[in-house]
Amino acid sequence: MLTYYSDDHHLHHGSCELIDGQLMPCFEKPQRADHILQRVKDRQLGEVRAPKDFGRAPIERIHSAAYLEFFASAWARWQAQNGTGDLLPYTWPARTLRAVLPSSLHGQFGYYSFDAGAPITAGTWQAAYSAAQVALSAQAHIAGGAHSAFALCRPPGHHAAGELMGGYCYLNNAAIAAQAFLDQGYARVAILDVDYHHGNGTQDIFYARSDVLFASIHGDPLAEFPFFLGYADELGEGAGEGYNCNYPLPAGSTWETWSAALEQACQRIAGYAAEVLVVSLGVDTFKDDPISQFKLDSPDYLAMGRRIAALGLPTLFVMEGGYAVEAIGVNAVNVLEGFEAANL
Ligand code: Q9C
Ligand code: ZN
Repeated sequence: MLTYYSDDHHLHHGSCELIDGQLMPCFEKPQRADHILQRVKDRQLGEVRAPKDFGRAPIERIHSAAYLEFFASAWARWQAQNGTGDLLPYTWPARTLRAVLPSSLHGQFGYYSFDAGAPITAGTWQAAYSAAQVALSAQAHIAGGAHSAFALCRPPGHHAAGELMGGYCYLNNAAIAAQAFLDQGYARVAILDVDYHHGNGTQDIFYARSDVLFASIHGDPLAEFPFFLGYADELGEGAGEGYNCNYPLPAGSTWETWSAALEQACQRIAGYAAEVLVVSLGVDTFKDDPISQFKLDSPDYLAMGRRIAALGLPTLFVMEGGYAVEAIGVNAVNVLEGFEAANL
């Protein structure tokens, strides 16, 4: 399997995030992608290619031009007002407030975000832009006839909606790739989100549409980030009704519980007659993940890849979360190796 990867992810390195009332070093850090790349090489998964540049147009199919302009120019504006440190939002248009777009930089950041988990640093735009190009390059490889590809994206994307960043995510790489398939003539795309956290951004983007089926297995949002989306009764709306399925699971879930949800999600995808599958590949379901509560073990990721392969679909793997950095390479590449072994 080919891997697409850009060194530009190193340009994004936030300094801290708020965890349990304490400022901690960011869990979403460059070493994550470095470990995965090293494992791809160690296991000789296949060639590693740099992305092509498809420009802003395919990103604008998912994110508004105004949102992208804010994101691309925020750091320069912050520097122009002598800002020091990462740019972080601190006020949001929550219930009873009004969703106006202020002129102030911090006001606009509140408008375009849903939490303080997505800091903007000097290189964040370039890193996120390149991650989207990594996803688009892997998408093009599959549209060109390949059965699979791995987009080693960082920063991740599945929490980002059309005009919202948050949860370490800025541009929704999986959604951008899914839309590219549709724009190139595919009629039905399935997105399977196996990250520990609900893919609220991806769900929101496709919620009223039937051309993308979104299925997500994740920590029950009653107890887990992102809290305000990801419940089992969210089935889609309008033309999208019936094309959204959430499988929230309790803390402590092991492979036995998790794989039963995977089975249901896969049967749903098979029934949809998808032409291509995009997997939002988070491995923060691992037992030693520092911010998550599931109990999957490294060999379970091989079985995950095998079950996904049994769908028999061209499959684009897009990297999302996973914060146990020592194990993240083994676990992510295990999914890809399990997928490939099943296809031999
Ligand atoms: N800053 C992904 O796995 N945790 N995002 C909130 C307070 C946010 C995870 C802690 C977790 C986001 C892509
Ligand atoms: Zn996650």
